[in-house]
Amino acid sequence: KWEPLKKVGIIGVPFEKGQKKYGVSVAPAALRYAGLIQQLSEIDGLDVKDYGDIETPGIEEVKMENMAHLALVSACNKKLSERVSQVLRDDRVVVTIGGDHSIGVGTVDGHYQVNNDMILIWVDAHADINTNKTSDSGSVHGMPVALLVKEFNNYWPYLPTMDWQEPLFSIKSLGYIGLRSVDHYERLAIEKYKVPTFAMEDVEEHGIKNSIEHVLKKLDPENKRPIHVSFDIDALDALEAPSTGTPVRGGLSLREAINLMEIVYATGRLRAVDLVEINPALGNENDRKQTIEAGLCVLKAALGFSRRGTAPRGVKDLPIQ
Ligand code: Z70
Ligand code: MN
Ligand code: MN
Repeated sequence: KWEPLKKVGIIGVPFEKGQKKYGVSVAPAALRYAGLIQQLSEIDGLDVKDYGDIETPGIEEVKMENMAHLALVSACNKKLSERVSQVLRDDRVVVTIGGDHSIGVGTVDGHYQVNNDMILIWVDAHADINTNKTSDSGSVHGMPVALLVKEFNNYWPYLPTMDWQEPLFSIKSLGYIGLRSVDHYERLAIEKYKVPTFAMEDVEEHGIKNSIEHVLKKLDPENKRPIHVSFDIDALDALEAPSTGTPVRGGLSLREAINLMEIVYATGRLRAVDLVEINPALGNENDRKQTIEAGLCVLKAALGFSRRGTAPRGVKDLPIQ
């Protein structure tokens, strides 16, 4: 009954204030320069529309305890949320290129506005479910999941500038894949709320195919809910994707990530993909190239690229001499 949507909309978010290093904001330009739009357009039958970048200059800062650049993060996500909703209402799968992972607030909020039955698969080395009380870094890219879920209301103080964002998404609709660097209170939250989680040791035990299938089945036993995948490039092994702010060894191989995305694509229910935390300013030329290529491979797999190849449409024979 579900068929993959053959139309996508691309949003770039050159935003990096959710973490401390320079360079993540260059990723949308770097991916476009590497041929993002063209490579996606070459996928069989895919219609690609570029919605441009979300820019948020000149926002005045507010002070919030152990939460850096809250006003900037909030302003960017507000605009992003509106753009994500617009792309979905245009009947396109929305592909958001970050930026750091704090932009997950805007992508998920914007998706939830249109599909309030959506499920969220967070593919990451980290759980990104800290509050400003539990975070060691004060960086919002470690907090987007905690900001989004309604069950966390009592764990947050009043957050100035965030009035536009009402957390309505339920933690019961969240699953994790690829975790291997989880803070103590993050682990407590995962256990308390029984979040379906295939951390790297579970992926090790079950394989990537069973891992994603288990999470999808758990969140949506009837196979009827729209899917949002928020993919942090650091989910990949540090050797596969070195140009990222906090690389962690022992992660997913690119093959596993491609396979995961192919499985999600095949459901026909993928409606939003985020690709975040690529930092082209880190590492050498080869690191940068590898990381960007890996990101492109992951996106292509999510949007129907077949590693088997595809025969030309409507053609039954090779050209005759
Ligand atoms: C840590 C924190 C994080 C990405 C680092 C790390 C979070 N749990 N996320 N890199 N992508 O600061 O909250
Ligand atoms: Mn992340
Ligand atoms: Mn991460």
